[in-house]
Amino acid sequence: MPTITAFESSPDRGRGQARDMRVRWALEEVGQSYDVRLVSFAAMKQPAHRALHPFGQIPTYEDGDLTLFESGAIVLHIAERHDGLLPKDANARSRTIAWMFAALSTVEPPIVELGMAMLFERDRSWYAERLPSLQERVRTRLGELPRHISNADWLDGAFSAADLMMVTVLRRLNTSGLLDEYPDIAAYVARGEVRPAFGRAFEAQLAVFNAASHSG
Ligand code: GTB
Repeated sequence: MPTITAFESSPDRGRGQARDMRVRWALEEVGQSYDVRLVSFAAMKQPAHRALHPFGQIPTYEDGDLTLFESGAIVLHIAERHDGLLPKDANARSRTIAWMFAALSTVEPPIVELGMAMLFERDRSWYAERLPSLQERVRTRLGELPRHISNADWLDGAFSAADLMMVTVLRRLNTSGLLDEYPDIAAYVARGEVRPAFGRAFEAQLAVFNAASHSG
């Protein structure tokens, strides 16, 4: 049974925004049970955790003699070893992997930049001036997505690891208000969130937050 790592106390307060959520969701989609080792921010930077993750972050994934870091690599690994998250056809499989990369390297960066500014830079003198350009970079990507998802349930045929990745990336906009401007994208995210496997993953990470807040 694989073991993943997650925040002992997630700063998102149980909203399922940390990147263990996409790994949990992938494992739930394929029906693979898993263990979770919770790590504190301090423990993440210690040698024992850095031996698993060079950047001292979560999530990690351990299964037998394999250790992985990077949520994209972990989800791809899970998708390659189980049915249900990657198409069998070789070209469709490559297109799905391309969309996974697109989610992580084209869509996620401006969303993370905006999120970081909203979380950590609100009290800076230049925040109000910078915010519109951060929002505009996100809008550019959101404006380019709907033709791929408005006429179909998922990015390329059946639900896949690409949708799992894209939905978790887009969910990070939940508190920004930007998704309200793109009803097709909001509907796509909602389609992901109602999947039973998403629900199980969400509840599992929420249970960690609830346990931590009751114990403290
Ligand atoms: N590229 C890596 C991956 O995809 O796995 C990025 C991993 C990463 O950023 N991990 C974060 C981490 O360990 C947690 S998910 N941070 C601790 C550190 O770097 O010291 C990022 C995250 C954190 C908090 C929220 N939130 O509060 O809403 C959302 C997302």
